[in-house]
Amino acid sequence: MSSATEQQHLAGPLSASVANLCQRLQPQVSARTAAGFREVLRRLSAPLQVAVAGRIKSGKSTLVNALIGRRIAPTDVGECTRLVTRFQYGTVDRVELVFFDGTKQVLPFEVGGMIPADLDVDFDKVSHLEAYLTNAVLRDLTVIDTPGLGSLDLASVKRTEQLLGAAKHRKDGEDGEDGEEDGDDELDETSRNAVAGAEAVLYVVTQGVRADDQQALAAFTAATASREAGPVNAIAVLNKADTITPESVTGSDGDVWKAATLLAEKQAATLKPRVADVIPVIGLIAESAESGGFTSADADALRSLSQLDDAIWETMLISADIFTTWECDVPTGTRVRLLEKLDLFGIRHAVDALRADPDLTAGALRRSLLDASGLAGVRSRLDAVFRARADGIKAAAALASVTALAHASGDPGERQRVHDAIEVLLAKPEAHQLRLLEALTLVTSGAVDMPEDLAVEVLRVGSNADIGEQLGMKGRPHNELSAYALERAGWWRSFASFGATPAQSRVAHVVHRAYFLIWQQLKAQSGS
Ligand SMILES: Nc1nc2c(ncn2[C@@H]2O[C@H](COP(=O)(O)OP(=O)(O)OP(=O)(O)O)[C@@H](O)[C@H]2O)c(=O)[nH]1
Ligand SMILES: [Mg+2]
Repeated sequence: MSSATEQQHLAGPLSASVANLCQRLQPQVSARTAAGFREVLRRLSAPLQVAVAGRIKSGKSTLVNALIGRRIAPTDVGECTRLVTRFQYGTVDRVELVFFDGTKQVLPFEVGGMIPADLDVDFDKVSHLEAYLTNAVLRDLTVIDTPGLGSLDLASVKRTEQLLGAAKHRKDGEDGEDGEEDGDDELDETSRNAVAGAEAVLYVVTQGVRADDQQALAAFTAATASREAGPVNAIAVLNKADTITPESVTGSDGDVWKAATLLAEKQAATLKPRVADVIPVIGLIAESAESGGFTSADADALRSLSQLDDAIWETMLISADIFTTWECDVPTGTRVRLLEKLDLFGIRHAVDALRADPDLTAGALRRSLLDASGLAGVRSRLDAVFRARADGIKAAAALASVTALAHASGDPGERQRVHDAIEVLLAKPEAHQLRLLEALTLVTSGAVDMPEDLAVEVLRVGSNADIGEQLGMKGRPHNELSAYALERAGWWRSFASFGATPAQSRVAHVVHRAYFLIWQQLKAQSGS
């Protein structure tokens, strides 16, 4: 029922062309491959699947709540934090527990609308949770909350891998009403792995990105099945920015947010080219401000605190312990609650705001906290990287699945037919973006070795939607853009012919064509 509205919804022309390819090929391939193609088609018409991944307790669920604008995912402790939860759009709010054998059980929400933290069932039999919510954000993004990577809890890591590497149970969860889904199209393991996996990744890191976080990201990539994560479909956030000690970051001038920004830049260099960006955020404050967690009672308590003597106030802010135990008019319980919702940094921010303007309403205070959380920055990157590119990301993921399915079939004739059809598709100018995404992934994953400056150029051309940004010349006059595009087209063509390895040459041809198409587009614009 829940998926009726999104059933035939494709993200754009690229997805449509891949869907078309699947449909046309279906009668020409084995029943098994055809079943895989049906699954690819089904995924193509569903919203972009974004997995939120990262180390244990990095604040993934808190951030998911902030993004959805509702405190629904259990945070901190409890069994359910060890489960994958898929948040998707539905017409009625509903949470289902999905077992490994495919059976499901509807879970009641807790008072306050959360998913219960603990379950009254045999945990070992549980595959994952499906949450259907009438939430606008989920109309074009399905958000997958995952248990922490790098945790010692091997069972949850295995669960995550199984789920993201296998679509079996999810399929039931999404369109159980689809009658033709039964029997012969039950996918075997190989096909399932070829199709499954999240299409995009939001990677949550905290201050201490360790050297092996690169590795954690790579491990996650492996779990997203046949797909490589790269700057096209992966972004990172530096969460818990409020807990950074600015003194530990040179150049921060004692400012937490400045320190966070500097650290995020440093981490971007470490995680490059796996992710597009590292954006600092304070998930906890974002969650409280965005999900109704921050109440007018909290605002009143903060107002009382803002009237405390300056010296006392500074002393209280030294640590959470002192803050809660210091003798003052605001009850201890209230202070504990404030800490849980805002932590010391948020509390200080709110009190500063109230001191600057004692007439600040609870609503205005909430907005000020939201601003301080940096959530808007994450939202706009999500829009720019995921939402705007959903068509390309989904189409590229689908093509990778189609290729993997053909490979898994073991029939050379079938493999050739699929291969030929893909080549025909990619040769069309309107599908060139897919070829470019593929080339970009080859370069950023290191599969094709490129000199640093050329790799940067491929990244720029391949991962931007705007022509000015693609050329690295945003805001420049039209004729300059046009001349530059033509010059680079020529350069990449000669690089393709001379002075390149065969693998580099293939990439160079694609980049040449990209510049040429940009030039054509610019010419058409100036002509009209
Ligand atoms: N100070 C601070 N605490 C945060 C922030 N984000 C999350 N937390 C706290 O960190 C703890 C863990 O948060 P979760 O959202 O459960 O983290 P998680 O990554 O989902 O944890 P697992 O699913 O168990 O791996 C909770 O106590 C949160 O309140 C933040 O931005 N600042
Ligand atoms: Mg969690």
